[in-house]
Amino acid sequence: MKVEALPIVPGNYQLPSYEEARESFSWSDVESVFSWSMTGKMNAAYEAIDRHALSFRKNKVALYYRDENRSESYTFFDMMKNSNKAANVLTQYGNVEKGDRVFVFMPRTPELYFTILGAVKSGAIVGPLFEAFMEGAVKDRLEDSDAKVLVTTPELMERVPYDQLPALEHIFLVGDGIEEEGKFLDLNKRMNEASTSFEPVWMEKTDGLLLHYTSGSTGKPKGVLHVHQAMVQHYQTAKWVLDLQEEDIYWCTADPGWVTGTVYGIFGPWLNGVTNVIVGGRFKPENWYKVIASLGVTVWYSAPTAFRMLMGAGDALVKEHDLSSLRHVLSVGEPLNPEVVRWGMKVFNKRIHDTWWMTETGSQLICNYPSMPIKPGSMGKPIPGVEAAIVDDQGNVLPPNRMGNLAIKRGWPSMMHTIWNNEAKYESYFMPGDWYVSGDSAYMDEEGYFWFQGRIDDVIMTSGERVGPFEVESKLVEHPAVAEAGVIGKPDPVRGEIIKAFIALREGYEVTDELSEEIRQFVKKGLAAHAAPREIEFKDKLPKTRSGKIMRRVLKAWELDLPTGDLSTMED
Ligand code: 6R9
Repeated sequence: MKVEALPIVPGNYQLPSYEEARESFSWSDVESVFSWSMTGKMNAAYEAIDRHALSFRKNKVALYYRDENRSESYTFFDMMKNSNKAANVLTQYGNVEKGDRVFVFMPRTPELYFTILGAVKSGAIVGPLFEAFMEGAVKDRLEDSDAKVLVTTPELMERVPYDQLPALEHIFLVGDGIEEEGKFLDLNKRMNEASTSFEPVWMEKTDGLLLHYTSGSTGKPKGVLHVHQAMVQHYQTAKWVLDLQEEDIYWCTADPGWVTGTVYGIFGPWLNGVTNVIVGGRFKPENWYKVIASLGVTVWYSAPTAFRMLMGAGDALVKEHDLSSLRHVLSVGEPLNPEVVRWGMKVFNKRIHDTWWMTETGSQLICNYPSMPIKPGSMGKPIPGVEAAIVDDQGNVLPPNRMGNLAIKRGWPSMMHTIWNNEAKYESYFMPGDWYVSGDSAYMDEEGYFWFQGRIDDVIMTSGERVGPFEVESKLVEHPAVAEAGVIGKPDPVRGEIIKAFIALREGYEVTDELSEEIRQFVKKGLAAHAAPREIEFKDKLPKTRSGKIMRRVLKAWELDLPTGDLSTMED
């Protein structure tokens, strides 16, 4: 499929020439920006906050926080003091020591960020949980990691089966009117009394920093362990890909329960000394535009699901707000449909830059930089310092335009260190030739752009043709009636599989046989006859993860009456 590339918009970018950087770059060059390269003392929270608090950025705003009730700002100096207080409380009353697992299970508030940074300063490995997790999901994660400390709210306590978690020694509660008793302590009260000074616990490059649980299609979620040296790539990708510059007001919409919310909601921006926006509460298109307009957000990192919802909320709403501060818009988490990119051009007059990476990879790996032409629908090219290829199941590199396993050559700094309690699982990610195999299916074109097709398990074989669900879904959402689409292969005695589409309609459209046929024809004419869904089923909404990924395996399980597997990350 030929697409029109969107040309580079001239500007002063942190990565002026992709080609040059690819030739000369080495990860060790980056280390000199960190104070540990001189002192030998390493802690990612110190580098993200204190290094700036003790510099000319002392009084620069590090955090703008907004929700329905709170509107606050904190300088780097404030962030240092507050995270020191949290570190003092965690070590004094929570007995936190180097390597202990500290979990956070609470809404996105400033206290959450103080706690995460304080826990990192105290040498703990931080396990962030989505606020919406139910009891089973909380238990699985705290149990597998032998968490010692939990920070949560009184409201969420009913989903914490602490009596079944023997390793859990202390629970800090954040809220009003908390009665301290036994293992339960009042975080805010203790923080108010705590000292604002704290000497960080100094770490080694491969000491634990974050433990992110991520679900596979079956079985229990796995704990992906990231280590302090990952900061090298958090910093460098935030600089090159997010293009963060001194004056930027940056907003990443992700929750820390998702890796995007820690790596690019905390470390990426703050390691670069940039002003970071955090918005609590529920998603509302109107509020989002207000945040951009009122704070003058310049760099905005979000996800296709959010862009599609904004698209669904209508262009008129965009026009009611002054979004002219935006200079760079990015997306992650799911394939970015070309239709969404075209919409971005129309309403923001901005190219939306897709970025590809995974919890396991710890940072962005394949991206669209400001300084390169964008091909809508493509994830872009591997960042300097990273080698990517499409390989077959034996690890042989395939030529351009062949669909296969998206693989990355081992050896980038933010790569996961292990899977918690499951070294065998960790080893299973690798193939001969030192390839890390992502589980995604993709191809590379002649110009080196990578094109996502689907998770390997989602690729459809119909009448001998391999069809990636993403291509079909992207065509479907081009149809004016379609808000979202999820496509699966359904076993068929004649064709092997047939394509079945699940569709959520935009407001104002009604389910009719005519509409169904019209949508089918739309794909047939716009894409290919064999790619048109033979079956279409309309749904009010599609099953999605909390990070906005359409759960095709759940659609498939529903369709085939199979067990749905782990659903802990599914949204309500
Ligand atoms: C950061 C994050 C990883 C999986 C990944 C892929 C999908 C992420 C994507 C994308 C197409 C992109 N994915 N970015 N697919 N285009 N730009 O999302 O981590 O939650 O672990 O998910 O998400 O399938 O393998 P994680």
